[in-house]
Amino acid sequence: MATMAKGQTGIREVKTFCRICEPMCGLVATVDGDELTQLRPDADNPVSRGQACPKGIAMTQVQNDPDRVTEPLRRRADGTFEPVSWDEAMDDIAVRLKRVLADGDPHAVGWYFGNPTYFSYSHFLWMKGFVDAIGTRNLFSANSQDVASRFTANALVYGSSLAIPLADITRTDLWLIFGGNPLVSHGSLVSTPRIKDELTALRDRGGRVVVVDPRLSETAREHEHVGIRAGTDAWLLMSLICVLFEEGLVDTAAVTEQVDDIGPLRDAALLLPPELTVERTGVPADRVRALARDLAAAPSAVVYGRTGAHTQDFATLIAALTDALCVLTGNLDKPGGLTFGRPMVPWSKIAKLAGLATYATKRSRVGDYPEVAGTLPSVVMPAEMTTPGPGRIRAFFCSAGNPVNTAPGGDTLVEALGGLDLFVALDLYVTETTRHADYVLPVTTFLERDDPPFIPNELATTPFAQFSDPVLPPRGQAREEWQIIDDLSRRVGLVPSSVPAARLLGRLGVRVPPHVVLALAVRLSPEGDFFGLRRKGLSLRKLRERPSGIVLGDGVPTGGGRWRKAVSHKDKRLHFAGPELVGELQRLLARPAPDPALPLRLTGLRELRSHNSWMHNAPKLMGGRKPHAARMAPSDAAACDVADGDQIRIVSRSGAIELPVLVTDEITPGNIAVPHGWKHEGGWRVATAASGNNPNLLLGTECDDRNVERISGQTVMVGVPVRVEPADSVPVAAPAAAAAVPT
Ligand SMILES: Nc1nc2c(c(=O)[nH]1)N[C@H]1C(S)=C(S)[C@@H](COP(=O)(O)OP(=O)(O)OC[C@H]3O[C@@H](n4cnc5c(=O)[nH]c(N)nc54)[C@H](O)[C@@H]3O)O[C@H]1N2
Ligand SMILES: Nc1nc2c(c(=O)[nH]1)N[C@H]1C(S)=C(S)[C@@H](COP(=O)(O)OP(=O)(O)OC[C@H]3O[C@@H](n4cnc5c(=O)[nH]c(N)nc54)[C@H](O)[C@@H]3O)O[C@H]1N2
Ligand code: SF4
Ligand SMILES: [Mo]
Repeated sequence: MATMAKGQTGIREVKTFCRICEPMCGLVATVDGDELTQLRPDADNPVSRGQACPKGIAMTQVQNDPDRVTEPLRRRADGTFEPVSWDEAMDDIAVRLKRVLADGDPHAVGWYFGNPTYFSYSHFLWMKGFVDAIGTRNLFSANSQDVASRFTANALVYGSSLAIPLADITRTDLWLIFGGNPLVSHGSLVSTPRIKDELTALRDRGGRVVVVDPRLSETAREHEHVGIRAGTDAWLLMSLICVLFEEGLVDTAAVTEQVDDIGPLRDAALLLPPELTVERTGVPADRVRALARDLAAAPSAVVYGRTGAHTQDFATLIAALTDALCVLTGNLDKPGGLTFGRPMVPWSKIAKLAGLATYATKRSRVGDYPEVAGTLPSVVMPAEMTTPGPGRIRAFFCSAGNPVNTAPGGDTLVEALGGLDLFVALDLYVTETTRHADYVLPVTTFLERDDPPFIPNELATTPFAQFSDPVLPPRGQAREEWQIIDDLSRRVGLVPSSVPAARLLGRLGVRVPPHVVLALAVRLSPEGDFFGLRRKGLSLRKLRERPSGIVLGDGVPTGGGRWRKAVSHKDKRLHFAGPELVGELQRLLARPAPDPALPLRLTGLRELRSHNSWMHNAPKLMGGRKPHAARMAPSDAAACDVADGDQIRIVSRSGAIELPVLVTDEITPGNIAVPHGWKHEGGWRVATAASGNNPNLLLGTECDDRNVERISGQTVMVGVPVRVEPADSVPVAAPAAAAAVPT
């Protein structure tokens, strides 16, 4: 079923699952007529077993939010919005888009899709299809603020940007985490419902979780903590590898079988023993040596990085090094080690077959950055809109994203958006980004559309299948993204598909809707029933009969050379000696010491009752909230002449923001942490009242290696050099000298 019809009657309970973050916890919705009255955890879901977090429960308030956009809005000249009919909106959008396309430059159309897109198969497939049908390279996403580095490492090490390795954390004896806080984020690049309980169980059976983090995070507090100076993880990882080689702890048989050439990595690592890197990282040498020995000795171990590690300079190298540590200690493709998932539908493999698991097949016009899995870095988006010449973006779409708030250089983006011929947003709210759109088109929430657990299902530590029909009819005039894209495509004469054969069929009048694509994909997947040929296989009918979901196996399959299937290089080995990674090793070795004029390092953190820049309009999550604040160590606060609760000014090479400070010994000295996703203005009134400030205004937006990693387009958000002063002191510009120092 696609969209549910309005006019339902009676009170009913419907099983579904949350699509806000990666565990996708089971939910039960109570529905009265067409109205959602409550969400609660689904006790029958075999993986989340009656667990959901406050955000999932608070989705009721997003669903019913009076501030939600429920009819198409058109921006007036004075910046306010007026409701218009779908036809009025789509007619005008189609005319203006056709005008842009008529000039024959496909790159004049740009699209940014945000994080919630990874939870909606129909949105993702139709958006990508539309962009591919136009033929523009100007596709942007939250990836460059998140996983572009990890995807680049996948491309370099395994030969496919979408070959994402999975840390088998539920069976491991030692989980070494770089820059992740699963007790708050609920896990990322691992989809493990009840992750907190899983980690407690791991410890109770004698295993360990060790967290490398500049903050004594919630996970570090409950397990083991290694404090680090933000932005220096690459040096620590190199020292761990150095110790393995120095002390003869490398599993040479595994390396010979699995790696093409370990030489360059070994030689570089041997130059960075822990005694030499302690000054950068702040991690004592004996701690590093002990950790390396523990990794080698553990029956199974897995090294993992997440946003704290993947959004700093050298992030691609970091992602490769975490994998290298797993290989060097003999932990590739074994239970509790580094594995590959068993999804209900292998979307990334399908993408690979369709030629979409790409890296560097196109480059941005501005800055010459490679595409990574199809998207370019959002940092160049404003310049791609303003730099004259062929390929300039003139028509722009933004779906499920808030880049003014979440990407670097929000202010520059706002200015650039003002110069477009057409800007169309598909969102639940008028946000810091969508308020600049010519049209804000109302979309369904995940409760109003059908979905399987989409992309994060590839990284489920317990292989799992589920399907949810829409729980509710769309509120007001909301439509699913794919329907909007389909409607627009028809009006401009396109078939939104990434597959050329499907575009051809579409032109002949055969247009297959997403739920048919899904039904086929489920039945023809390795887990599928092959239309009855495999009695135990999956179909949507079978999934509908088991609405709390189906466990496909106790754990992800390992062994028997399974890792080779993930490798696309011709020699079927992992590559750590390609020119890009060797270049990064050389860059690391040549890296000068940091600039003393900006002595602190900026980092971030996530909060339990916040989700990136959204969900801040749910009173349930915002009630009793303390104002948005930075976190600093007591010794640094004293040195900067600021005290707990003071309004401070954080100054970087590129900007300055003011906000209150919380002085706490959670922070390892030398760092300052600011949660992202704040500084609200727009139609979401509760969020706007809380406002806060935006740490991304401290990030530089020039195409400069200090701001953007050259090989991945990854924005450097963590480890950015800053200084702090009392906000009531006279502002002085960032030290001129600092601009010239390559920190
Ligand atoms: N400083 C700093 N910045 C960061 C990060 C950080 O750690 N530090 N983290 C980065 C990361 S990991 C990410 S993923 C990005 C996120 O960056 P974005 O994806 O750009 O932003 P979100 O805050 O997730 O905004 C999601 C938007 O989608 C809307 N929305 C919600 N559900 C739906 C839906 O079903 N359909 C549609 N069409 N819209 C919907 C919401 O109203 C909201 O406007 O932020 C990044 N920015
Ligand atoms: N409650 C909540 N849950 C979320 C989200 C949310 O906004 N709120 N966002 C979702 C999204 S889009 C994502 S991508 C995931 C992210 O999932 P995670 O990456 O687990 O998210 P964080 O909780 O931000 O954890 C990052 C950790 O890195 C640390 N860190 C910062 N700088 C450095 C550094 O230089 N080195 C090291 N080693 N660590 C560093 C931070 O202190 C923090 O503890 O979370 C998802 N889940
Ligand atoms: S942990 Fe994530 S998926 Fe689970 S209920 Fe909370 S927001 Fe939803
Ligand atoms: Mo993310």
